[in-house]
Amino acid sequence: MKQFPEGFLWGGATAANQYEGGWKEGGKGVSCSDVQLFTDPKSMKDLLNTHGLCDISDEMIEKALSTDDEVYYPKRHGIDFYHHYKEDIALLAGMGFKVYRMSIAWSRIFPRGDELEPNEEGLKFYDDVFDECLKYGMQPLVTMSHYEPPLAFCMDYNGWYDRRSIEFFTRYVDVITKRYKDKVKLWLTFNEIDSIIRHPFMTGGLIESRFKPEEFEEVEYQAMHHQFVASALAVKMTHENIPDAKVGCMLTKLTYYPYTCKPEDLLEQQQRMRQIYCYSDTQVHGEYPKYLLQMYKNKGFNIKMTDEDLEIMKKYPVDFISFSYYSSSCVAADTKGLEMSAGNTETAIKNPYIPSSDWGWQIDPIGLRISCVDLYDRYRKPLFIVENGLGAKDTVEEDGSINDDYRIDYLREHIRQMYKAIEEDGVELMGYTTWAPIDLLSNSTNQMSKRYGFIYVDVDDYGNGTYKRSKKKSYDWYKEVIATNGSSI
Ligand code: BGP
Repeated sequence: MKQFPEGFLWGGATAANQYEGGWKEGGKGVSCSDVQLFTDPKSMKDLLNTHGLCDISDEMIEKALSTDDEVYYPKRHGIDFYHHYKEDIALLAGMGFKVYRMSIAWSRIFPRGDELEPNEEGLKFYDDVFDECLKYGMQPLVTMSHYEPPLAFCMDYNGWYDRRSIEFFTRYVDVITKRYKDKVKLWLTFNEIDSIIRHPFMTGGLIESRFKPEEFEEVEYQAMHHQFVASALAVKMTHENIPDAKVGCMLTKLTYYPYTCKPEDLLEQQQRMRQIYCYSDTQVHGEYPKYLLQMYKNKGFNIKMTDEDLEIMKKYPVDFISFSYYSSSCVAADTKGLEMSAGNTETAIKNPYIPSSDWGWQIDPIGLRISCVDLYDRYRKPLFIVENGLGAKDTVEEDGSINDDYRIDYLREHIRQMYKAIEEDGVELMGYTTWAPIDLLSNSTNQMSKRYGFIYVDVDDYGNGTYKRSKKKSYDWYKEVIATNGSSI
């Protein structure tokens, strides 16, 4: 393979809520991710049942917060990047990373979300982290919000449902973009902004039990509207505070295939793709697509939006489009009798032509090329793949080595397709950051055993272990990919 374009940004991606740890340190407030297990009735029902904690109530959250039963808070440990950041950044830089995607924990800067003054200790922590990255010539790419609204903001204001969320969030954005103006030039506003629908609590700070069940979907879209406005204002502020910065949106990109060539299946696929594109359409074109407004109308939603909101959204679209891509899925108008497979967003029909990961996510490198082409043709703006990787169980051999050839295979094939998207299809791609270069907690399972890294971290699903870091086989492989700007593949 020939080299990637000059200046292509190779690197890796992480998020504070899954790796930082230090949740009680440095003045940090508790975030929704810190208590996720006690407030997500769907995924944690079994666990809660075991402990007779089935009904999620405010008292329950308080109880969860006042106990020190750390077993149920694996996210709070992360991989303790908070205390290991120098070592971790040195390891990442050792692979020759050009860029390092990470997030700032909002609750480290504004512990409750609604304060007027930021927490200096939190700001200082990220100053140190960015300095460390820059020392190695590794440029930070920073997500402003990755699954962790402050818990108090959720409890006292109903999170993003409350319009004041826009004010609180933009205050935070103003503070961080002013503070880090010389250190961070690449920003993303909301990680997977679409995820508020899938994870209303973790992403939107919405507690389902506080709303009428029949109204909850409308509540989610109202909260999403506030995020869209806040995102547009974040673009505005970032440009004002850092004139040479670029700001992107971030969406969960799936490739959907119609299960058969029945027109009904193709129609289903088209509808499903619209559910993905409605978010990027809004953030890139700066206005709600007609089909989304039609959906609101058909469902009888009354999403409150002012003329000024719409003006702001129109005036401040994003500069580039970033996305995560892990797998593809099949869809059909009628799924009866079809074999289903787990996915990163939902259960979908199993595609007989492609393999699946240990967690049932279907592995489809060509789907990445298709995604790149679709997005580029639709928007004609630069793309950035900010998450792609294989969650797998790793085995540590007696001599300490970890031979993760499966991970190398996955990444190699995806990188090949990415190259074709650039070279053959003319897609403008700024860079590629794998999820995640160092093992961290899986978001969907809260387990450490679903590992993505080139660097192994000795921690189990309950936060026990030495937290020692060691290089896997894929470490040197990726290092070579970067050193040769992709031509080693
Ligand atoms: C994306 C999230 C990440 C990350 C990734 C892998 O949707 O942005 O935070 O977790 O998925 O998913 P998981 O951790 O569930 O394997």
